[in-house]
Amino acid sequence: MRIDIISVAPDLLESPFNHSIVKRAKEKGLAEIVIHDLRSYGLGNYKQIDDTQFGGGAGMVMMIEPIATCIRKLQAERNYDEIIYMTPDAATLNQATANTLSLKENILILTGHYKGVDHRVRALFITKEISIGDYVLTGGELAAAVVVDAIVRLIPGVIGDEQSALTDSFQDNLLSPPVYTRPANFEGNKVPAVLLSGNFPKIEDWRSDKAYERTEQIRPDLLK
Ligand code: 6GU
Repeated sequence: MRIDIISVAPDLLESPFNHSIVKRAKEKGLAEIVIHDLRSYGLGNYKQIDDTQFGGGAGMVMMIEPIATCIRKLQAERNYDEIIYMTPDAATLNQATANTLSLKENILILTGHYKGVDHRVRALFITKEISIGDYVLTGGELAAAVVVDAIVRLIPGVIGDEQSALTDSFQDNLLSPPVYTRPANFEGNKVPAVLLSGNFPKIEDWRSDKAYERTEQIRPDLLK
């Protein structure tokens, strides 16, 4: 999979993609992530990328020309399955969206700043808009890093233990059951006996009961 990201703060994206699973995916050649600095497509000597909004009001709006130039240049090199705009005024990311995106070949992500982008960018170029939750971040970069991490770990071969990604919380719309490792007894706090029983059908039953219980307590909305 190839992921291109257009950003006005490319530095923010360096670190998240050079660690752990995303780094391993890049090293294995399963994911290629390329970051493009929108500023270099800016207008004039000052490389302008934003301007005040028509109709008045506080806050700068990202202009369409630098974004259009950048997107068109990238589109000349490959076809994108999705052109995603990261913005808080969109449907929130969930596991189903991450699963679907992990099957794509080429994804382009535009990260917003300031008051957002000129709405014509959304109308002309964007095929999907994603928020990561009901709160506002300074820019879309951290949100894009979240989306990329959620997608990349699902690409077959990225996670060694094939089972692992599929048994994550949310893959069945339930939270994960509790997990334990050695010691079996920490200062009198014992691991549930069933997990030490070796009775695997019983362990599976216990795990699904606990997953359901925790979901009911913490995220009842997931059960609806
Ligand atoms: Cl995608 N962008 C920004 N700026 N804030 C957010 C967000 C995105 N998702 C949640 N908050």
